[in-house]
Amino acid sequence: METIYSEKHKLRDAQTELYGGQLVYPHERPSRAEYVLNRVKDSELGAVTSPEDFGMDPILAVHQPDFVSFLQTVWDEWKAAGMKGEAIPTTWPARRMVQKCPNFIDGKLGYYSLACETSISEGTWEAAYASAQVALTGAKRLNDGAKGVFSLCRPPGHHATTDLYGGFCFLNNAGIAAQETLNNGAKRVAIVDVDFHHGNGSQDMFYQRDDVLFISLHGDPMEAFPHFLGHADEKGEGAGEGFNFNYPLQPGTPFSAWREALADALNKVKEFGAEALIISLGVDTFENDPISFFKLASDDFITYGEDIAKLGLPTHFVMEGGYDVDEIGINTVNVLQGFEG
Ligand code: SP5
Ligand code: ZN
Repeated sequence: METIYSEKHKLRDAQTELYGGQLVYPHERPSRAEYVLNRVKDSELGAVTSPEDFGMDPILAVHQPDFVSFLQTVWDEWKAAGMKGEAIPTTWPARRMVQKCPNFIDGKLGYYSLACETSISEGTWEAAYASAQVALTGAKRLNDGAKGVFSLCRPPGHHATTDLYGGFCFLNNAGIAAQETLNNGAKRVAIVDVDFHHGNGSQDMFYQRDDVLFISLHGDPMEAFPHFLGHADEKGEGAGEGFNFNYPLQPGTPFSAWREALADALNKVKEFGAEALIISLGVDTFENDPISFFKLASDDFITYGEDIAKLGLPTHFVMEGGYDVDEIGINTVNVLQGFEG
């Protein structure tokens, strides 16, 4: 399987994440992509290629233009306002307040964010843009007839909505790829999100549409980030009703239960008649992941890669989460090798 990878992910190297009341070095750090890339090379999975540049149009096809402009200028505005540290929001348009974008940068940060653990630093936009181009190149490979392709995206994307960043995500790479796949001629695309966290951004982006089926397996939002979306009763709205499914799972969930949920999800993909499948591939379901609570072992990743392959659909794996352990490379490549058989 071909891997699409851009060195530009290294430009995303924030030094702070608000975690447990302390500013720590972020869990979402450059070494993650290096672990995965090294494993791809060591296991001789296939060629590693650089992305093409598809420009801004496919990004603007799913994200609001004002949000994208904000991402492009936020760091400069923050510095120009004389701030000393990285850009962190501190106030939000909460219940009963006005949803109007303020002029001052503190207000803009709150207006365009859904969480404050994701500090913005120099180079964040450039890396997020490159990450989206990685996913777009993956979409092109699928359109050119690949059975499977791996977009080694970093930063990740599934928490980013049309107009909100957070959860370590800025642009929704899987969502951008899904829309591109439709534009390339597919009538129905499915996104199955296996990251530990609910893919709130992807759900929100396609919630009222019947051409993108979104299914997520994740830590119950009552217990886990992003906390405010991802319940089982969120089934889609309007034309999108019946095209969204969530499998919130409890702390300590073992692979056996997780795999049953995946089987159910893959059945739904089949019934839907998807022409292409996007897997939002987070490996933070791993038993030793530092911020998650599922119990998947490294070999389980091979097994579920095999399960996905049985659908027989052209499949685009888009990297999401999975945190600072050497095994994120092993676990990610295990899924891809399981898929290849
Ligand atoms: C892409 C992705 O995986 N994003 C995840 C963002 C999670 N950010 C907030 C995590 C808060 C974790 N609290 C964990 C407590 C562990 N004891
Ligand atoms: Zn995650």
